Amino acid sequence: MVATLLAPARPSPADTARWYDPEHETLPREQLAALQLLRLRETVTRAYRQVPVHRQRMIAAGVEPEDICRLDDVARLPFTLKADLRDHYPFGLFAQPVEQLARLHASSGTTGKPTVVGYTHDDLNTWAELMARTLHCAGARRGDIVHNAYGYGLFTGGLGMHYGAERLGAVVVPISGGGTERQVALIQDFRANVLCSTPSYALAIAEVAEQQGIDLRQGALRVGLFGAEPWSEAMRREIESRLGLRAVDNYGLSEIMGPGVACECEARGGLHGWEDHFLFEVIDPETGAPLPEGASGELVITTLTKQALPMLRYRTRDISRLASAPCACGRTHVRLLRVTGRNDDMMIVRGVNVFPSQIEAVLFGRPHLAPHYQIVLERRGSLDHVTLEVEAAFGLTESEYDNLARDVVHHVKSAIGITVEARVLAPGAIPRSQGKAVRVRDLRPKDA
Ligand code: DLL
Repeated sequence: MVATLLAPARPSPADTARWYDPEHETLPREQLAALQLLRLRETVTRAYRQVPVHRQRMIAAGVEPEDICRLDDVARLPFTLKADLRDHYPFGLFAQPVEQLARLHASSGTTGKPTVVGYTHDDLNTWAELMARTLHCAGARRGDIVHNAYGYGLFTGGLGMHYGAERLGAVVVPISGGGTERQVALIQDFRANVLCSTPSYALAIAEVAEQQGIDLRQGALRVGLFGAEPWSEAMRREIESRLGLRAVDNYGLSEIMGPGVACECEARGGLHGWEDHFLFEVIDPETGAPLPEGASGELVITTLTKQALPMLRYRTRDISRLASAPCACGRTHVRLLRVTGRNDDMMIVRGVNVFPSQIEAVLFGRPHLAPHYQIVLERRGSLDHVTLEVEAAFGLTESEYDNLARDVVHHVKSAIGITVEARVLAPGAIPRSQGKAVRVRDLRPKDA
């Protein structure tokens, strides 16, 4: 009884407003569409006048800015690919001279040049607003202590969250990634309410806390904003139960802005994509044809307000679905159903299409396994061979590993229909991420 009375109460949010920016977040859909059309026309005109690459492409496709009369006309515009940013490295797609910008970010690709993105002061202001909206949508409030473990630097995660949290009126702890023991100590000592990190790093934090005998569930954490990599519902349950917070999915990409493009609300029926600033489409990745609402395909995004780097029909390679039916939270913006993975990450195992997140969903929560895994792809003869490396939980003897591995093979086969090899490894054998986890080690020959 005494212990219950003395248990530290979770601080109730200082701010009980349902929305951060009600005027825009609850705009009726017809008005939202009218605003989008206005902004689309401005963006297309800006790109046409100020970015030679876009102008040449539009001329080649036989479309002029004046031809954009309805939102559907967006489908007449050519796509922009990640390769275009690389081919016009570093500033070739910018609509403003670089000396007029306020910031550059970049993401390192696995091969070749990084992709560089730029922001004017206005762009940074919009980004901070959208990030504040995103944090509020996830359940963060003014006065909260936000422990921001996204990497600071060229990656958009750290600074994107940082300025959004400040704009919201929260108190930011700009810890960045790494130094996990210190992260645990500061979360506890500062009584952080909100954790921002990749989902895989959140689990690494939980693990280190447990090893140190610290129960973060007894602390002040209330909400976690997790994104920047695909994660499953099983991983959400794992994080929530080990950190004692509500784990919220949020999506974004540097080519479009960074974090702050879409976020889950309390209804958890998908991630609201901020349609006053972005136009979302889903296309068939093979043919490029637009797909009807509700169909699963590649997400394509056009920016509606970006000044420095307007993006026309950017092919994200991410697989999602759109839903525009009313949401219980009152926000009118379209929902992106959880991004299950990237087109590039899809494996075809004997004709079956598989995403790493499907494998994760099978592994997580299984007894005696720890939630750390990697998928190794090899070429054996003419066939792809998949080995799952997954860690055993603490306290098992190695003689039990073989049985566990057989169990994994069986469950993957019955849930996904593919045959894999499984190797159960000792606790700690899989490298921990401080940012985006590496889930797939592709050892297949490069020309495959
Ligand atoms: O990851 C921006 C970000 C930072 C988003 C922090 C959310 C939180 P990039 O490094 O350019 O930007 O990587 C973008 O990461 O195309 C997706 O493939 C993946 N991704 C981002 N968020 C999610 C998510 C940042 N919630 C790429 N679920 C995107 C699944 C995600 N994949």
